[in-house]
Amino acid sequence: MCSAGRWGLFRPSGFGGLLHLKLAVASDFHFGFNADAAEQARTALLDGKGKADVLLAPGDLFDTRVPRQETVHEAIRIFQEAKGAGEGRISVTVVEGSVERQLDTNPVIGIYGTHERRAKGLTNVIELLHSAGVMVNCHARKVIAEKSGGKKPDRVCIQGMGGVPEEMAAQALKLMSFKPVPGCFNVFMFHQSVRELIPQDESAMTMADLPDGFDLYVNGHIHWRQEFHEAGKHLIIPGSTVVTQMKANEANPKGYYLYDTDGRKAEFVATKTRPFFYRELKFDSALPQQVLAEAREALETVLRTAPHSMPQVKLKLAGTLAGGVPQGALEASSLEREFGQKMLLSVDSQMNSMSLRDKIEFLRRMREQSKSAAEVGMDILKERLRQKGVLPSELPANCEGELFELLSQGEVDKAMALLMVE
Ligand SMILES: [Mn+2]
Repeated sequence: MCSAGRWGLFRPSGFGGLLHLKLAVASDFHFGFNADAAEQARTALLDGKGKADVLLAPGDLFDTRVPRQETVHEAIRIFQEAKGAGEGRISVTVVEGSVERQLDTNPVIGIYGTHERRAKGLTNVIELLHSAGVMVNCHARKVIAEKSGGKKPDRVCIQGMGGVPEEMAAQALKLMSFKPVPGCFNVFMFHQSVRELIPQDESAMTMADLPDGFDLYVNGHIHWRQEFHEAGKHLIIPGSTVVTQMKANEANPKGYYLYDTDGRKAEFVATKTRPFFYRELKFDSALPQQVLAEAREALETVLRTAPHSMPQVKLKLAGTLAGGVPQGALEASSLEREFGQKMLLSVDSQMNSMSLRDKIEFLRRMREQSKSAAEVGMDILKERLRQKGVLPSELPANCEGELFELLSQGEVDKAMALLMVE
C-alpha cells in the first residue's frame, strides 16, 4: 500500500517529454438543489470520463452542509460510476504528510466548497466520501495521477484548498504554502471568488494570492464558465452544471472543461442540461394588460425556441406602470399559473407605479417650492386621497401630518387606528 517515500521527497528528475494527459474539470454540482442537479452532474462526469484521464471537481458538489441521506446516496452512485477514467492506465497515489497510499481505482478528485464547509472539528461530506473511498478530497493533500504505457510515465499532481470565507482566503493560502512538485504537471484546485473576475467582491483574493509555479489553476464557486490568464497563471472555471441563481449569465451553455496537458489548451464541452432562459422586459407607463400581453408573447417565443423541453425561465418585469395604476393591479403570478404546465417559470416583477415623469415632477416641486421631501410627500398623499374620493373634511381634523408620519415609518396599523377614531 505505502511505497517508501516515493513522492514524499519528490524525485528531482525534471520532466522532459511531452505530457499526454487529459483532465476534465466539472464543478458546482449542487447535489440536492433540485431534480436536475444529480442528472446534469452525472451527464458531465460520464462524458468527461469518456474523454479524459482524470476528473476534477473544485467544490460545491453538494448544496447543503448536511445533505439528506437520499442525496448523499444518489451522489455516491454517480461518483462510483465516474470512477475509472483513462481506461485502466491511470494509477493514483494520495500523499498526506509523509504517508503515501496508492489507490486501486481512479476516482473523482475534488474539494469541498463554501456550501459543504463546516466548523472546525465537524466532518464535511466530501471528507466523508473520501474516507469511504468514493472520491478523493484533495484539500491539504497531494494527489498524483500517473499514466502508464508511454515511453515515460506522464504525471499530474493535484493540490488544493477547500473553500474558506473570502476575507480569509489570501491568508489561508499563505499559511498552507503550496509548492509545485518537480517532475509533474502541477494543478492547483480551489473554491473562491477572484477579485479580477468579480470586482464588486472587495473581500475576494486576487490572482497574485494564488501560489506561484503551477501549470494550471482550477476554481469552482463562480457559476458561469471563464478562462483567464494573468501574470503567467492560467485559470479555468467550468461554472456550475445546474442553474441555481437564475441570473442572466447562467443562461450560457453548461458543461465542463477538457484540458489537454500536451497542447496546454482548454476546450469547453457543453453537456445536455435543462434549457434556461432569462428574459427582461422594460416598460414605461404601461397598463397592466399591456405588460401581460408582452410577457405572454415573450414566453410563447421561448416555448417555440425550446419545444417539448420544459425549460426553466426567469422573467423580469421592470419599469413603470401608468400613472394612477396601483402596483397590485398587475397580477404577474397569473403568468406562472398560465404557463406552469409548459415551463418552470419564475416571474420577478419590479414594476414601479411611480413613473419617471412622476419622479421628475416630485423633484421639480421640491425645488420650486423649496419644500422638504416630507412636505411634498404629504401633498402627494392628499392628492391621492382626493383621487380615491376621500375629502379632507372626512378625515379627523388635522390628522394628515400624523398620518403621513406614521405611513412613512411603516406604522400601517397605527395609521389605520388613527383613521378609525370618531
Ligand atoms: Mn456554487
